[in-house]
Amino acid sequence: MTDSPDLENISLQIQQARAKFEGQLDSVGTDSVALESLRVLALGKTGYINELAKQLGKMNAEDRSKFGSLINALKQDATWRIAERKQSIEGIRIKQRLANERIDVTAPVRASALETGRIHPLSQVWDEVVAIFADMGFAVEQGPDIETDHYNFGALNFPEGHPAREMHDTFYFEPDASGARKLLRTHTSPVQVRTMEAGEPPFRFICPGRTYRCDSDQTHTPQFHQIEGLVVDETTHLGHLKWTLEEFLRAFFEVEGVELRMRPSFFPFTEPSMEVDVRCARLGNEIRIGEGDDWLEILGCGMVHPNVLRSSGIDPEKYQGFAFGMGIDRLAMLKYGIPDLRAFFESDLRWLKHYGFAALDVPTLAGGLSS
Ligand code: 2NL
Repeated sequence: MTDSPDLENISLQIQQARAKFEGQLDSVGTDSVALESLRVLALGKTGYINELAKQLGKMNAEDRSKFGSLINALKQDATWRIAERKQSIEGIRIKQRLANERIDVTAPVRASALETGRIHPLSQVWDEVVAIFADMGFAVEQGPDIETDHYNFGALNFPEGHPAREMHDTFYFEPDASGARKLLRTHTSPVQVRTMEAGEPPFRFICPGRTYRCDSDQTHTPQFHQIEGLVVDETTHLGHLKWTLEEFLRAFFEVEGVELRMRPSFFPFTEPSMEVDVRCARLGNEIRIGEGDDWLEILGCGMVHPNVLRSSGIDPEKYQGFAFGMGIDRLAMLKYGIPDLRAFFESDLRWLKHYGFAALDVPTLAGGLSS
């Protein structure tokens, strides 16, 4: 039998294939991709174990049966070894996942931003003042921070070249081609003029907003906040003004017995003009509103000057009204005992944690303004 295969050699090839497979399986380790490559390399259709089986065709029945079962044993062993390794790789993977994804269900819950975040005292006071006046039927109006000389001064009865203009320490922009200089509004009054121009009386609204003056010391910052209010109708008078301010101050300071004192003053845009003080007690650094023998200046007000009504397109023969203005920064310092104004603008988180308000406690008259 010249073309019968060399049986000795086949036997050796089977042994070598087994040894080769074991060596390759060793180097696969726990790499599942390498394991699949080995499966294809050894047991695939053209894999080296199947290649061995091709020689069986040339053998007689007896040899075929003998070597066939040897090759089959190798095939089965290799298949089983691969399955076994696959399972152990999967087991390791699951163990790792369990270790990595372990959570401590007894650990305390981390607070959300909504709970740890704080509302700045200025925003809080702004919202409180808006809530109080909204309850009295005042609308809220806003306008631009960059204004013209007309809306900031002219329409408000500041005469040309009058020292009151210098008093405001205005921030001016560079003049434009026509020589006109825009400015950062020094008060929120321009919003009132714009709102009156755009509408028809009666009016009842407040204007909260940012204001700017070139002034900086312990009690002044170049940018600050104001709320002004305006009521215009045919019979609006000083009594309405006094009642409105009393109602506001009682609600704002959350004390029943707020007592007001009105002193004559001067503003170009009101006639008569008054400054309003509230009764207070000073105990060292503390100020208590509504008790004691001292007075604290809190806001300015008056009856709207006929010239201001006229330049806003309102007939002063038919309509009259009152206006008032106050600093939000000062109100916040007084109500919440904040000693230094400059801290408002320093973005110090420790300060904000101390003086700030919880984000979910929105001021409402029913729920308590500052609870
Ligand atoms: C203060 C005083 C005040 C006004 C503002 C006003 C506005 C118009 C017409 C008339 Cl359009 N008046 N506003 C009136 C009186 C006082 O502010 O001490 N602010 C911090």
